[in-house]
Amino acid sequence: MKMTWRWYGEGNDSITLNHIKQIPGVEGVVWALHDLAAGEVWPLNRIQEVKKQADQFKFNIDVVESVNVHDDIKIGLDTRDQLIDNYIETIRNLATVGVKVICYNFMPVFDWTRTDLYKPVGDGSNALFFENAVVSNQSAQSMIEKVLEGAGDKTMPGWEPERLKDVEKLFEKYKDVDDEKLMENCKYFLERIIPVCKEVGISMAIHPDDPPWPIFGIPRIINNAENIRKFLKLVDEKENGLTLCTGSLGANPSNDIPAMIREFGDRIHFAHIRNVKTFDNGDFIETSHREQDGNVPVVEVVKAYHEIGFKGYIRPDHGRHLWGEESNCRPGYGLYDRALGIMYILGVWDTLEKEMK
Ligand code: DNO
Repeated sequence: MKMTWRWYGEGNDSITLNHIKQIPGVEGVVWALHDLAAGEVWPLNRIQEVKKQADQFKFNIDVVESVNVHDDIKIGLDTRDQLIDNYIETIRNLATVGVKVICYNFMPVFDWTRTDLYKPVGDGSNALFFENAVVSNQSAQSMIEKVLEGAGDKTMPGWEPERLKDVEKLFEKYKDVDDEKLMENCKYFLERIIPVCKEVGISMAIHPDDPPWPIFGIPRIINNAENIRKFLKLVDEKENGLTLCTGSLGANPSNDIPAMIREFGDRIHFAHIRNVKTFDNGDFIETSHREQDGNVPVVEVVKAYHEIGFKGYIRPDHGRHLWGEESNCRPGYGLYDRALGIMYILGVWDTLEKEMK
């Protein structure tokens, strides 16, 4: 297992490489060129610049999160071929600096969805929260406005104001895309890119849908074991793999995540570990990584990774905002709770390692 930390880049993250270096066990930064829109080719010189910055702190840059997939590819429009060509060029450029894993998602319109970015947890901290009633009783436009207002001047991947400003039109473009069509369009995309990935030594790692059920009528294809099985068969190659996110899948209590880790084993290239507390009405709040604080069996999750001899990359996913840091950090991506999460994960991992000796 290789521990990593998601870093939004120099000048774009209140957390610096110097801060990250002080967290025990972190070997690499998970990065992206966040200012580039989906569909643009990532220029080689920009990629090399990040490599140089990370090298100074002896961090690897093996994992990129995300190279976003343009909506036209998800919808299956004629424009997709050129956009896939661009995606391939980006894959090739990333391979030149040794990137090994690309995390991406195939969620229509939104990336992760929450209704409140700063919900009090009850201990003085606050965290990302999803309230079902808000999504059912509100238009997507007004939810977007509320979330973007909460984020203030902090950008959030998947929540690009430009792309979402006319969200109704975007929904309209997706109107004939159901689960089956989305799966087909995903297959089309994978059939073009996976051979290139094989050639250059990169694995694709799709991120699960978050939340793992349809919202605003949007289809969902990466939300439970059955659908993940179907997805892996679309192109049955190791390079067509997963980012297994315990927080996204864990919002549905019927997902048995340790069982998924054992089943999908070598197709998991990247592990996102976080905890969520779910409520009977389907609402959920993000909590600390400690198993007792939520519904995700985090200790069992780490044990399952240990048991399968996981050699891939891990990162703590979102954290609560602690000690007032929300005024400064990107929602869900503060310093403190994610650092605490790393220590929790490593505590379990190191114990398991010792027990083996
Ligand atoms: C949430 C993240 C996701 C992930 C994308 C990958 O914070 O785990 O936004 O980066 O879905 O494309």
